[in-house]
Amino acid sequence: MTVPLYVLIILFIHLDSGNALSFFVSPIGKDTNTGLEALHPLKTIQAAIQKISRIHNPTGEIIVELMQGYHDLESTLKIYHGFPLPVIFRAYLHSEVHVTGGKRIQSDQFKHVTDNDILKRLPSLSQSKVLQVHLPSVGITDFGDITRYGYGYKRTAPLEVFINEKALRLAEWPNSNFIDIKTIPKGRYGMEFTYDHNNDSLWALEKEPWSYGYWYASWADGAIEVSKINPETHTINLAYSPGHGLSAGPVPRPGHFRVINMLCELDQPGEYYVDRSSGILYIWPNTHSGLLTSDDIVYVSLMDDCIDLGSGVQHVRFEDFTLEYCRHYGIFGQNIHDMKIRNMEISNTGSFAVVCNHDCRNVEISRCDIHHTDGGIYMSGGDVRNLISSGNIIYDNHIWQFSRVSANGANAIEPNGVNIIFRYNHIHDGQYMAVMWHGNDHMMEYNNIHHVCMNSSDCGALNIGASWTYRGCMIRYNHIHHVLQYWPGAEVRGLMLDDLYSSVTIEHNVMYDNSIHINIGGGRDNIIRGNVLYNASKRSINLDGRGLLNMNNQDRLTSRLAAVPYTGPLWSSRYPKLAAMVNATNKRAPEGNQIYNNIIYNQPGVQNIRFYQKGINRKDYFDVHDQYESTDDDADFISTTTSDFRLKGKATEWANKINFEQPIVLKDIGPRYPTGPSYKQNGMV
Ligand SMILES: *[C@@H]1O[C@H](CO)[C@@H](O)[C@H](O)[C@H]1NC(C)=O
Ligand SMILES: *[C@@H]1O[C@H](CO)[C@@H](O)[C@H](O)[C@H]1NC(C)=O
Ligand SMILES: *[C@@H]1O[C@H](CO)[C@@H](O)[C@H](O)[C@H]1NC(C)=O
Ligand SMILES: *[C@@H]1O[C@H](CO)[C@@H](O)[C@H](O)[C@H]1NC(C)=O
Ligand SMILES: [Ca+2]
Repeated sequence: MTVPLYVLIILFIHLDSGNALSFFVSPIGKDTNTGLEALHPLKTIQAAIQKISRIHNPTGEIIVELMQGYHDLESTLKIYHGFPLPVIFRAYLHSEVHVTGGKRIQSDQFKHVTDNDILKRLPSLSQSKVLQVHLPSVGITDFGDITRYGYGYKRTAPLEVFINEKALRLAEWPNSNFIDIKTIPKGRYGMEFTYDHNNDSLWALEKEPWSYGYWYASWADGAIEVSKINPETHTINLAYSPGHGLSAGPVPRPGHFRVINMLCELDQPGEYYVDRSSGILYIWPNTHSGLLTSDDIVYVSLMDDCIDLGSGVQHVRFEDFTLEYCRHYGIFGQNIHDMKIRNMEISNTGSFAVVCNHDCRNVEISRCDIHHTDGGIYMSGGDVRNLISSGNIIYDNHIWQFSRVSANGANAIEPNGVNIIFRYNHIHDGQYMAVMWHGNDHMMEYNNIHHVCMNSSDCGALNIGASWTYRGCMIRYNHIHHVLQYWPGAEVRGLMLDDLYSSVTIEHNVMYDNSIHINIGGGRDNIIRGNVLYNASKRSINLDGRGLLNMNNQDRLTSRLAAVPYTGPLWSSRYPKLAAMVNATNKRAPEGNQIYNNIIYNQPGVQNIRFYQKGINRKDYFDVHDQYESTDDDADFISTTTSDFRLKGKATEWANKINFEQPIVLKDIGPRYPTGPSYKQNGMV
């Protein structure tokens, strides 16, 4: 006799849950139901939370079983109640569950444009393609606002449109590209510039034009409101100055920008525009046919944060469903304890997927799919002065396309505090950095990181700057590759220790096909050992002593130093070399770096190790010794084409002599388990 699978699943859940109490929530339920049985579910997650908050002495876990379908939040889901035992929000029986911060618009609500004034403003090829809907007529009145994003700003999106889970872009020109700034008549901070483009006569009619660009530096992008456009002189005035002002070039490239949020530039599938005064949304669908059928799922985002956890909340878990269409964060909390986020898909948020601020402890994020967000996970916690670990751990996640709109600041993982561990993650496809950290004793291992820094330069896949005190961090057993320079400007690196960053241990990594694998930017006490550094396109390791030449970031360095008790008993025993800096004759000298036992291969003409300025090739600055400089990659590595950099032949003899560990192979890095909700995994092999 065979027992049907669902009986086994139900039995298993009952056994597994002990004296758990379950509340059932279904998009077709009613909030007047008890919610205690699957047959009588509540309608809203809010109603379940209200019921839970009245339970004072739970005898077991509380489970909020989200039943199949789209749970569209009517307001931010606020969980402000601390629980003594776990409260689990999960997909009931692994069904397909979406919790959204948005609202669906049925396809048949969209009509062709007939208003002649609008047709005149649309490009001729768009006139028959663009569809429109009057948002208030479908119950949507909050259109949001376009706000600054990019360098220095975390984005809050205005109302965005998603068709079959793919985001549309604000109508823009040029499409997915930039045009250079030609002149800056009022100088760098004058907020006025000209451009070379004649087809701009309709720009002056735009109600709410914005612009997005790299205004001065190739690493500082920014969206800025336009205050005036003069098509006769091809001049734009910005409403405020970008952080670093404007550049008309030519070296390495002039500031470059695109105009966004312009109806007259809605000229290809996947663009949209909201006329805030009339409440009309215009789209050119990004579907295969360019049309909408009743099968197409059109959503617009409405909530800022989708889920908001009150300070001090504990024992909350989110498992096995999709969270999407939030204008700001997916999940936001501060001082959260013992939270688990597992097998979630978090996508299409306006900013980060998850932010855990201030002192979060024992937070685990694992086996999640995080993609098409504007930032991945910001995780802060632990006690820096007392070097107490946060216990926070981010593992086995797949994070990709994590900088959907902005570049600088939209990092995949951003640890802050003490001992945040991130391991076995797969991170790829980013406009700027993948990882940037603050604080101490972070452990970054077994990750596969590649194809980042794609739309900027002066970038590192892992990038950190300007601190002598962020000690105790380890970067080991990672593959970091295909971090190449596509844009003019300063260089692109796998690992960038910027502006005197000091004391990280980089060991047993496999780094290949990067522009520059590692850059020590003038800092102290960094260790680079036991790594494979294969096929850099510019050079393997770049060393500089910039602190001897300039005073960049001096304030930040000294204030960070003053902020910690580095000469006290705890810090000086943990980081003796930092404590010894009180006696350093010149703190800004790149002392105590060690580079040894790495195997390096490059094509002819590419330098292995470069001292980037005169007078720094000194043992007390950079102790460089015992590298194996391979000249024959086929003879020395098992199979570079399949990223198997284990050694063979003569290289093995060298490895044995110095106890070089065999380089880690692909199957031992990245997620060890299927990622994302079960309903998504079912289709997978
Ligand atoms: C002018 O711009 C519109 C919108 O981008 C485009 O559809 C049209 O082809 C352009 N015309 C010319 C002559 O380039
Ligand atoms: C780089 O920018 C282009 C144009 O905006 C975009 O299509 C692409 O997805 C970006 N790359 C990444 C890795 O985000
Ligand atoms: C080495 O890097 C160059 C330049 O990035 C690239 O074109 C080439 O394919 C790489 N070679 C191998 C064997 O990976
Ligand atoms: C700094 O130098 C003084 C005088 O030589 C010595 O007593 C002290 O231990 C040194 N401090 C550190 C942290 O090395
Ligand atoms: Ca366009």
